Amino acid sequence: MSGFAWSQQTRTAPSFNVVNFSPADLRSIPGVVGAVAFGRFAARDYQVHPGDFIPPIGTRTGTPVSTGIHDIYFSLILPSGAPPANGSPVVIAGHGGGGSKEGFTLGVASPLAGLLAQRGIATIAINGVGHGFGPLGALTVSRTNGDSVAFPSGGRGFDQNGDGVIEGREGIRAAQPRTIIDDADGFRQTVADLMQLVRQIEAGVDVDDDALPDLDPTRIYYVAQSLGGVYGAVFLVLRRSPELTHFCSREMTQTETTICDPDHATRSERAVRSLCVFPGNR
Ligand SMILES: [Ca+2]
Ligand SMILES: [Ca+2]
Repeated sequence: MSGFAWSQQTRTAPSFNVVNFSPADLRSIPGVVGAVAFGRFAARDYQVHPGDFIPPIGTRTGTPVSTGIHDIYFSLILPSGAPPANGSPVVIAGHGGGGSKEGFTLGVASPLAGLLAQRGIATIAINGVGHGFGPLGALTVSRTNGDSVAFPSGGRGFDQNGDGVIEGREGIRAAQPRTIIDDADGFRQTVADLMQLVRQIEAGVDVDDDALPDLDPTRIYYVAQSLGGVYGAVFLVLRRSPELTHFCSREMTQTETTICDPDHATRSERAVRSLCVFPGNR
């Protein structure tokens, strides 16, 4: 590969902002990244649209009702070399507020994927609710032979406030008249999508179609930045999986911030308390 171009849908018109990524960051440690892969999976949507909220349901008596199925796009960085028999351990990277899966795999945080690859660990990321700009965005991968291939980038943002602009985190919060929910339901939906991502890994991910798993379902970890630490805390609580126990946050402050900062604490507590058990994860 010679480069990646992310065409962000920034307006409903539509119009786009193109961001170019160089593979140089992924190659900052030579030879450690073996492959970059992109894909999508189907997941249950629990939000009502428009409105962008999850209808309340008693936590002792029921489970959230899916309102539909949506496609979740992922980016995956695989380490070089022959993987272990069960596949490579994998870190799910949770982006921060206004961030994206592209940032953690191709952009500013891609050196982290390189560091993990150096240790034989894969990195996979999805966009949270309202993130990644609009759904008409695309990724173009250019190859060194001059070919290129383009496909949807899987943006989950939309013009919630009707001003024609799609902001980098627009849509994670509930719309009027339920703004009191703030981003709690956006967190809950993102957590449901992350849980489905784990199920996909558990079911078997075979990137190179050799009938051997490329990601080890028994070694799934989580690393997050900023807002990714907030929804990530909920994700880890619900997974209750001993394999899913590594929780990091940039400067190791977000968890503390979540606890200490009244605003974040209120949001996070509300998200945790309001989270019903999603089907299949009791
Ligand atoms: Ca807008
Ligand atoms: Ca394989």
